[in-house]
Amino acid sequence: MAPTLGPMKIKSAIFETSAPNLSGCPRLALPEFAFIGRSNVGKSSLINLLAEQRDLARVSDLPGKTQLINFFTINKNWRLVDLPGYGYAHVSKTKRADFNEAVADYIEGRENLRTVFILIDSRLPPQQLDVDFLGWLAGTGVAFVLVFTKIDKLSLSQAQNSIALFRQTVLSGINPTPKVIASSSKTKTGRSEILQYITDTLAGG
Ligand SMILES: Nc1nc2c(ncn2[C@@H]2O[C@H](COP(=O)(O)OP(=O)(O)OP(=O)(O)O)[C@@H](O)[C@H]2O)c(=O)[nH]1
Ligand SMILES: [Mg+2]
Repeated sequence: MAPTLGPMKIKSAIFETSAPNLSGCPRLALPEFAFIGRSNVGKSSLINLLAEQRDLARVSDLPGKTQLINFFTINKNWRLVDLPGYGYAHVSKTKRADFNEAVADYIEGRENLRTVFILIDSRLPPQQLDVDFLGWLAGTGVAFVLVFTKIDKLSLSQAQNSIALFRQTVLSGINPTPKVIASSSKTKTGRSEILQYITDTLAGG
């Protein structure tokens, strides 16, 4: 068995490209870790936290900011992928369908995709959009991890209750039960746990 390594150090984080669809994705097959969730849930902020760069991925108060698949190459040997958020009603219907299809194509068709991190807003009760997406993703067979974001906005007991409710109502129906991580891009909670997971996955764990 390989020795357990601590979470990796980030030596470089470089924006690679933006793609509107699967065929526009970069050819070079580095292992990829993708981030998805409802608009405004904190995907881009979490990517910046992981990469230790304030402005690597664009953060905005306006939901729907990230509308392309964005690739960031880390330490020249793996990638963080910022996926467009789902459920942003103010994007025109055609455009929204487009992006959902691009995301679905990417998740189902990207051979170097190792894990999808689904971000869930820890302040909200289970949302139908998240439940639907989770059900679809579980059916694809792609590995995924749940990340409960903005945990800094809750007390410890509120956060525990919120995650427990999600486990009982949503995750009870999903086998095997996915890994769950609480995060905050403000306090850096969850950063080392996510990087540890990525480190282990890259090492073949
Ligand atoms: N308090 C707090 N605010 C956060 C956290 N993460 C993100 N935010 C705020 O939430 C808003 C949305 O963050 P983004 O990272 O742009 O969210 P996104 O999921 O990438 O959004 P889209 O690209 O529009 O889908 C911004 O105002 C962030 O500053 C967090 O952990 N804690
Ligand atoms: Mg974004």
